[in-house]
Amino acid sequence: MRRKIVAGNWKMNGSADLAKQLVGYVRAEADTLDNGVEVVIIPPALYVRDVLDQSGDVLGVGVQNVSQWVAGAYTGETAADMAKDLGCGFALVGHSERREYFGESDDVVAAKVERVLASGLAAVVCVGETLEQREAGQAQAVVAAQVKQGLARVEAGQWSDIVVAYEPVWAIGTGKTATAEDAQSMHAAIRKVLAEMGAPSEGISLLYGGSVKADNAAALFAEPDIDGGLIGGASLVAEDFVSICRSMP
Ligand code: G2H
Repeated sequence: MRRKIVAGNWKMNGSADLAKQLVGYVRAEADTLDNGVEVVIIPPALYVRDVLDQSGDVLGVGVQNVSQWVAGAYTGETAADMAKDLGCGFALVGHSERREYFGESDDVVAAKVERVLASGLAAVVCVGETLEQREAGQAQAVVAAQVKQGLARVEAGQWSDIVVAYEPVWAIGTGKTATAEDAQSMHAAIRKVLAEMGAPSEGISLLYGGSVKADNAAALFAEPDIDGGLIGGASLVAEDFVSICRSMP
C-alpha cells in the first residue's frame, strides 16, 4: 500500500491570518475524510509555526526548500534540522521554480535530499520537463535523468522517506494540465526508473502537480500510478483544496 498524499504548496503566498482561517477549516474537513489521504500544508517557512498551531495531528506540514548545508554561516538559509525541530514532516526539494529562478542543479537537489533524509523528514522531490523538451520528444529522458541524479545519494533503507512529484513545467500555474493519460504514462516511466535504481518502486508514492484543480483531480487520481497531488494555486482556496482531497478514491 502506497501513501496517498495531497500537499498544498502555498509558494510565496499567504499570511498569518490565512494560516489561521484556511488551515483550521482544512483540518476540520480532513478529519472527516475516509479515503486514507494524508493532507499536507507547505507554507512559506515564516508561517510554518502558524500552520503547525492549527494543524493538530490531522495535517502534515512541510517546508518548500531547505539548505544543502547542515548549519553555519549561510545567511538567509533554512536547515532541514530546523524544519524537523519545529515539527515539520516534509520538505520539497527541486521544485521547478527553485531550479529556474535559483539555479538549483540536480547535484544541489541530491545534496538537499541527503540533508532532508538525514534530518528525519520525508523528501518530496520534484521533477518535470519544459515545453521545449516535451516538444523535442525528450520528456521521459529529461525526467529519468532528474530522478537518477536527484536521488543518487539515497541509501537502501531510506526510500520510505522519498516521494516523487512529477510536475511538467509547462503545466505549472498556466491552467494547462497534463491529461490523466500523459501523467500516468510519465508516472509509470518514473516507477520503472526507480526500479532500475534498485529502489522499492512499488512502495514509493508519486504525486502529480501542475494546475490540479477541483474539477480535474478525480481523473488524475484515478490513474494507477498517481498516488496524489502537489497543489499550488488551488491550495490557497480552502474549499477547492478540500474538494481535491476528497477526489482521492
Ligand atoms: C506546481 C503546482 C504546485 P500549480 O508548481 O507545486 O502549482 O497547481 O499552481 O500549478
